[in-house]
Amino acid sequence: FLLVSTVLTVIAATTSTPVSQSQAVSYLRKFGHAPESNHMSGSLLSLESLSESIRSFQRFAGLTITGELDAETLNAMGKKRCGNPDIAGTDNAKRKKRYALQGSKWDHKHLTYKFVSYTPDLTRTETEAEIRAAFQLWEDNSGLRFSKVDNRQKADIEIKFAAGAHGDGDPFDGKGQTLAHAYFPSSGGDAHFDEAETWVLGKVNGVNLRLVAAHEFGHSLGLSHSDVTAALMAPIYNPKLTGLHRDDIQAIQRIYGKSMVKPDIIPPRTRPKVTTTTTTTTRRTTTTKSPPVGACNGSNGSTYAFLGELFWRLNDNGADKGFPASIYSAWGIRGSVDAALTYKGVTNLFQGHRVHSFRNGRKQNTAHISTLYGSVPSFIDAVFEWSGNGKIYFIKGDKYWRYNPNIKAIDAGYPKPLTVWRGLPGHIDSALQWNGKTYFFENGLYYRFDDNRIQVANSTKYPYPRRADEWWLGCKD
Ligand SMILES: [Ca+2]
Ligand SMILES: [Ca+2]
Ligand SMILES: [Zn+2]
Ligand SMILES: [Zn+2]
Repeated sequence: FLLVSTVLTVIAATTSTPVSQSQAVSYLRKFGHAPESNHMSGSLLSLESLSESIRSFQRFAGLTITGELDAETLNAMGKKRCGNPDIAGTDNAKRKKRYALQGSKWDHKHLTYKFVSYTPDLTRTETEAEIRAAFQLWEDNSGLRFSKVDNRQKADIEIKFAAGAHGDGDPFDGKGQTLAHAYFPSSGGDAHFDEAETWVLGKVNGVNLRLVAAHEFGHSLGLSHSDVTAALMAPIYNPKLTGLHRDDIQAIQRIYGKSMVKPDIIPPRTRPKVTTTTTTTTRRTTTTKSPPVGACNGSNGSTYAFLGELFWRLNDNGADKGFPASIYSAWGIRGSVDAALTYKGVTNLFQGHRVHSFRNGRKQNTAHISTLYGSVPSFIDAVFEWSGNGKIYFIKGDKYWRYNPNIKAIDAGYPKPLTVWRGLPGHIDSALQWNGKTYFFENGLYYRFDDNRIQVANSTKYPYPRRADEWWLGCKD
């Protein structure tokens, strides 16, 4: 659970007391506008980057953009708001003014929720009705459905009211400022409400539970903060809002589509995705997710495995000491990764619509996937460089795209159906090139591909697919 930074100064704000200048820097860090000091960037804030950070916050808060900690800005930092950061990653300040998607999503559309605790501020019936109404806003505008389950059952989204520290390393701050926070789908989707606030129906003398809950559930579903200030997903509490803004609706429909066609009878699955990438000078490669963490790499490069918001650096015998580490602490990007590719010394981490690129562990760039790869869709399943022709293949669902690095374009005639790769299942979780061979992973199984015959390799003794855990995790023990 790395949503919010570990090092932060709690800002003692009552209703809307302006914060001090030094509190302002902590605020910018806590909410993702300024980089945290970490061992990758290592730096203190320069004046220039401070000004850039202030501008970023001013944009989200709908203020005059001055780049300075003026009275209006310090006042806005004292306002009630959501505890989630505004910026995921550090350098997407140039994106268009609109919603942002975090990058993870639920793989089923009928979600369940339950109450872990209730607030004494309202009756249980009132609380349940407000929460139901908050879910209804999203249900009315997407293909999603929500059902409450008994608190002894498992649920996708757990709702908790708590004050101060409440078991997730991200304590609430007393009355004022932070009202609630919620986890993205890749981190479980739970929503927590600060019990130090007074929760009310409507707007008077307290905080409107329905409004804050609707906002938090936006995060539970995969939405980040929007810099459209009239949007429900804007970070600062705005009691004047009544429902979803067009910006919120576009965001949710982008992930889950418009409306239910038929009831989703697929049972909830929460298998985490694992992605690995190999960096070596001799062999550029790679990706895999879905088998439990595991890629044995005999070469002298570094192989990374990504799982949720954590990653491991692997060696021939398992993971290096000091791992797992948070993806955020080392790579500076928040949330989980869809797929990864190291090509010509540049490691690219694919996350939703975005591609973050790194050289020697240093962030080079973040770009929209379509800017770099044209018609390749967001939220890909896998990417790899194929030894057969040096081209880069992207897989999503039952289709694949072939990218020609020489002309920097997708080849004509793509996407094509995955069935062209004979012997593979209809869907791929990840792909990996290792020791000159191409491997595909799906649902705990893997396939070695015969690049010459363009079909899954024949092996009479141990036919493919094989169990990924036995063959890939068996590197050592
Ligand atoms: Ca609070
Ligand atoms: Ca309370
Ligand atoms: Zn929020
Ligand atoms: Zn919490």
